[in-house]
Amino acid sequence: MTNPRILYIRLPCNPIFPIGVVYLADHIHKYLPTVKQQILDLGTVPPLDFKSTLDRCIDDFQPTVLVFSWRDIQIYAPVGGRGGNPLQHAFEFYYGPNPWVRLRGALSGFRVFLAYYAELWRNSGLIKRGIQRARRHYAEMQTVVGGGAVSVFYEQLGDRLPRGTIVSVGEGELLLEKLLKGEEFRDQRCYVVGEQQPRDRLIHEWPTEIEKTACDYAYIQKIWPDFAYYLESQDFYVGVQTKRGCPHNCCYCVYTVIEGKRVRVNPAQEVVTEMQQLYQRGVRNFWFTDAQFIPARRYIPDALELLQKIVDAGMTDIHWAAYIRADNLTPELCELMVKTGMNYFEIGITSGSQELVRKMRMGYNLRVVLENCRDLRAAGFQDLVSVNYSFNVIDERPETIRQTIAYHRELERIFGADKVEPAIFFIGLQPHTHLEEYAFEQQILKPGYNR
Ligand code: B12
Ligand code: SF4
Repeated sequence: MTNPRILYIRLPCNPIFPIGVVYLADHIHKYLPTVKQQILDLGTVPPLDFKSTLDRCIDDFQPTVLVFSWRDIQIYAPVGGRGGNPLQHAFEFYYGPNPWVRLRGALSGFRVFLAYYAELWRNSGLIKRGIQRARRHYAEMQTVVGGGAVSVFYEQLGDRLPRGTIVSVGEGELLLEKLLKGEEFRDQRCYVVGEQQPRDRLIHEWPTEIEKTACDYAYIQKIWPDFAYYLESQDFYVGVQTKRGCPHNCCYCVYTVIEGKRVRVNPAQEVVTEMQQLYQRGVRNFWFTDAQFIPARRYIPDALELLQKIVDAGMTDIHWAAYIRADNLTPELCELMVKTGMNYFEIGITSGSQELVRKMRMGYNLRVVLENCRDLRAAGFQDLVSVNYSFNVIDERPETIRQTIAYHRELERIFGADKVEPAIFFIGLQPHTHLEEYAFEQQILKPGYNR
């Protein structure tokens, strides 16, 4: 392809910093510096302007490659999800004290369902619209679709996308590099709609390792006119990835497959250099976007090194947040976490019943989690902890729910009742997980249920 021009379009979603497209653009710039690139984040655009903004951007930039990044599809948020409060509606529908409450639950649940489908149609519509528009300028243009949602639902999404669209699973750096160099790219974790069916077990193929260096934000700022959106308001947590991969086996999670079980730690100095660039631009809140910030005890030294380097770099007034497996903490690490400004973390213990935690293959020892939380409190942690629970786990029963409540009370005793937020999630069923297999074995679902 001569003079390629890539337009990255992050499809609409809540304004969460679009770190995925930022890293893709950074990688391409480092390896193919002559390629022209631009980022459009529809997460920062009001819904009524999606189409006109997309059209205008395509007409101005005239891309030869459209890269659509789709972040999330499956909203399993407990409350205040994009379509409302699904948990409350479900409880009203199933357990409402009278028919009126049950009817209200049913109607509100139906509205959530419609909102969910509307979002699917809207995003696939935007992809089609973008392709048609870009073809006016360059008939041979190519389209690639990827991102968290596509990685999870790559088989289902194929039917909604135009022929010729390249559907990518997992990290996209090498796929894009090969595509732009005009090399064969089908050996990467992807397939072309209409040309081939996704390979069997495509998702289980190992990601190709790349060496991660600090993102060049001076460049990103040039190709992303709305970057300032995330700098202006001080309450955004800007994403920084410190590692990829997770060695665990939680039965509902497919990310251990998508990112791979082998943990690849980014060099601490590169992470800090990246953070410093953001820091100089006024960013004080960071989200370490790893699947797990401390995936296992053997990564504690890496976490210590990174946090110590943050202190050494003089970034002493920052805050950070992450998903933390609280079974992998030591008193020394707790102290550094507090010292470096961790002011929020999420632990997904799912249940306070050790029996169910084992059944879900989560590999947690709940007692160790409590001990480590005590260490964190003793180290001076006084901020918010969000604890994710799900009450639709395998073999849940009143007794195990009571154990979960007792566990939560213990966490409240440690951190203070106003500091521990119970976040009740649905366990969302995802393809290619042990949970899906379990549902097949138990004949709760039949193959093809999600077509
Ligand atoms: C960190 C995280 C969060 C943080 C984000 C914090 C922040 N400020 O950034 C928080 C806690 C806020 C969050 C919330 C939610 N999240 Co979340 N989150 C993640 C997590 C762990 C990492 C995402 C990330 O930034 N990764 C790092 C970047 C660099 O990777 P990336 O964006 O995926 O991009 C790479 C590839 O995907 C690919 N790529 C991306 N785009 C494209 C495009 C093309 C064309 C190509 C080729 C490649 C490509 O290349 C990129 C670089 O390698 C992922 C799971 C995971 N391990 O990835 C879930 C994940 C993205 N979240 C998910 C969901 C559902 C949510 C929620 C909607 C959950 C809910 N509450 O209901 C909410 C949304 C909240 C909201 N307000 O709308 C799902 C989305 C898929 C789905 N099931 O629909 C994921 C995948 C988890 C899962 N296993 O299901 N999340
Ligand atoms: S620890 Fe988190 S990322 Fe790892 S397998 Fe379990 S749920 Fe998935």
